[in-house]
Amino acid sequence: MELTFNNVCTADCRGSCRIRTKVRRGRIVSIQGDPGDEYTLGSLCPKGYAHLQRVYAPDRITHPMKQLGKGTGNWVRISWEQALREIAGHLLDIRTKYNSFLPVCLNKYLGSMGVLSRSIDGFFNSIGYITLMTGSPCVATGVDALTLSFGAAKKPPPEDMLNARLILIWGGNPTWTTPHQMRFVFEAREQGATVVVIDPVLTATAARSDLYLQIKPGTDWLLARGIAKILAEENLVDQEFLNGSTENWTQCQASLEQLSLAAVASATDVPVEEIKKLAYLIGTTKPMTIWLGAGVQHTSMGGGGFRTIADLAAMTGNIGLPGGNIHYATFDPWEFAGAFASIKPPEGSKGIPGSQGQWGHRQVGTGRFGELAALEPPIEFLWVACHNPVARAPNANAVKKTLQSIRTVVVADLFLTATARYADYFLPVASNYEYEDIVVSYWHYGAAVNQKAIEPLGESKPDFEIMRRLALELNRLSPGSSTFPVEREAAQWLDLEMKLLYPKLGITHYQELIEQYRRIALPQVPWQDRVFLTPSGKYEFFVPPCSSFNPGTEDHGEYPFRLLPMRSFATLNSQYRNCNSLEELSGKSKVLVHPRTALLKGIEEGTKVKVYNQLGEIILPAGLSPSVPPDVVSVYLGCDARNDMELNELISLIDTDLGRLCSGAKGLAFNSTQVNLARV
Ligand SMILES: Nc1nc2c(c(=O)[nH]1)N[C@H]1C(S)=C(S)[C@@H](COP(=O)(O)OP(=O)(O)OC[C@H]3O[C@@H](n4cnc5c(=O)[nH]c(N)nc54)[C@H](O)[C@@H]3O)O[C@H]1N2
Ligand SMILES: Nc1nc2c(c(=O)[nH]1)N[C@H]1C(S)=C(S)[C@@H](COP(=O)(O)OP(=O)(O)OC[C@H]3O[C@@H](n4cnc5c(=O)[nH]c(N)nc54)[C@H](O)[C@@H]3O)O[C@H]1N2
Ligand SMILES: [Mo]
Repeated sequence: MELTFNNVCTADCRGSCRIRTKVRRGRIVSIQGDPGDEYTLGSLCPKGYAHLQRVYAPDRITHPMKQLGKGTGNWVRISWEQALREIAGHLLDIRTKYNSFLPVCLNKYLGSMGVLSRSIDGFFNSIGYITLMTGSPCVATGVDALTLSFGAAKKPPPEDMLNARLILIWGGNPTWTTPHQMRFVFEAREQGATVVVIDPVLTATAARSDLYLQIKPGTDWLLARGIAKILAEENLVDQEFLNGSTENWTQCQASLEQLSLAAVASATDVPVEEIKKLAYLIGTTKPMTIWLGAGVQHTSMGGGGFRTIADLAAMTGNIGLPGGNIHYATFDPWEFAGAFASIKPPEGSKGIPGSQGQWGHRQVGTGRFGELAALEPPIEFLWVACHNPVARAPNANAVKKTLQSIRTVVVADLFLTATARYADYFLPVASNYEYEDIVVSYWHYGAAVNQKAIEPLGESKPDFEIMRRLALELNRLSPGSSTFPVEREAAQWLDLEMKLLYPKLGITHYQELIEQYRRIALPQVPWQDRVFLTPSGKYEFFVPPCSSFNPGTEDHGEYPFRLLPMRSFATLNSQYRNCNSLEELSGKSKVLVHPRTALLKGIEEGTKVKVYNQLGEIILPAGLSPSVPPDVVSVYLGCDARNDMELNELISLIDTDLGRLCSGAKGLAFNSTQVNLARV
């Protein structure tokens, strides 16, 4: 007999795609997009179609393991009982030694967007005050920037793009990273909209645009100011919006007067004529919508970049109207009740004193493993879940070094990731097909229930079960050590967390979402009332500090090339590289080099090239391509399981200019690294 289940992709992605899963005799036999999904219309991306391969991947690990010597590869299979007993024992030893849990650290990210993954934070809240890696490797900078300008990060729903006459895609490659949204881009274009792409690399999205500006990396804020200068001087502004709904415009305008377009052109590598062309387009085409990708915010001036780009929308009055505004991300649909977040530690627990004298967790920005290693009291225990920092945090070698120095490292994952290789304990996590969960999209606000389609493979368990069992074990060894409400079932947690969202979804229980497509009701047009959530109540222009006025002239000495990592359509961050079927589609990893640079360096197509800097080196075959500028190299991370090269060994830990306000730590400038090249 064949059964069909409704699933949802739990990946950190804009799609949060609904899936129809067919199961025969307890085994998944097919995975398809759900035709009832109003965002995807039933199509999946290549990674989605590869889920079947991923769930049953031969390298998936489905039993707990212990490594005898970190990084040795000397793993032995152990039982859950042993794993949890030993891990709980380590936790209790730490408490005895330090009289606190501050030496215990959690580094978690969005490997699963499922609501139940919040149980991981819930468990650590239940034992005491720990060291928490906060912030976000992804959105910290962008969310802060939009919060400073608008008072909050809000966006229109996906289909509002159809109302735009001009679509500016700035530092994003949605053709590969957000494929479902492209139908709105193309449809708008068929109705006469102009599509502009601004990117240092001629991407698959740039190739489909009407106007492409190949910008020098990291200079976006200058280009935006150049455009702003023309708009102001040619009076291509919406005076009514400027007068009634904005703050700081006079200072901003004054600072533009001092700007020379020739200097902007030379810093950005965009000729004055092209800057003017884009400025006229922006000044004369309404409504204009701006798609802010992750590219700009991952540069050292990323926050200022986002703000100056958003200023173009404000100057032209493209805010608060259909077809206008900014498409980035909003966490407004994540109004979860906070059942896991509000779990309180046992009475008498001590942590770091807050401003009102209350205890709290010690916080370190995510990715900052060097800082982690220097803490007092030191970190003796690290739990990594839903995250692969050796592959995705900056300076991977520093991450590895810190992992080596921590007494007990636990990694909960489906695969033996680059990070897990430095763990003492590996705990096998069930895939989303193996337990019930809920995903709410931060892009299209669809809320979907992920049904349990099959039993967890082997001995694997959902994070929620792992945390619950660890709480039980702790309390068995030392009663009262964890306040985690272990008697509460997963379904009750889901119901609790979703309660506030029920009215916005028009339902009374989350299970109604299994058969129905529902979206959180958010305004169709953000900021329509022109009431902004800033201190002034108005849109606040960015006035750049004088000190940040002169970029583009830096001399990078030994490392003249900007390294820009490129996401493949067939991988998701560090995931899916092990799916062989995708390897055929996407090809293998390579470094893209401009033919002129290649000539200088004696590099030909396929030549093995060393890409290096002060942090390390990686060796990859070269792909010659005029799509990258001569002073940029782009590493394309394709699918090749046998290549265990980690690009982030070269990525410098560089703070962006923003991030602290909303996430507690500055953003990470993954796109500001310089390298050199040599033929091997
Ligand atoms: N297939 C696939 N889809 C994904 C992901 C994935 O790994 N694979 N990851 C998901 C995640 S976590 C995220 S955050 C999103 C991100 O998806 P996007 O928003 O599309 O962002 P990126 O792919 O990081 O980068 C987009 C572009 O920024 C450009 N860029 C780099 N530096 C600069 C600069 O200084 N200025 C400008 N203007 N452009 C620059 C790069 O060349 C690149 O083409 O995608 C999500 N979707
Ligand atoms: N050089 C460079 N580095 C970057 C970026 C860049 O553009 N360039 N982009 C940054 C961005 S935008 C992001 S979002 C981060 C992403 O960084 P990560 O969050 O580390 O991304 P992934 O590689 O997808 O790792 C997620 C891990 O979670 C595991 N996982 C999946 N589901 C579950 C689950 O249910 N439970 C548990 N316990 N584990 C699960 C997966 O197997 C995978 O190993 O990378 C950042 N790093
Ligand atoms: Mo991300």
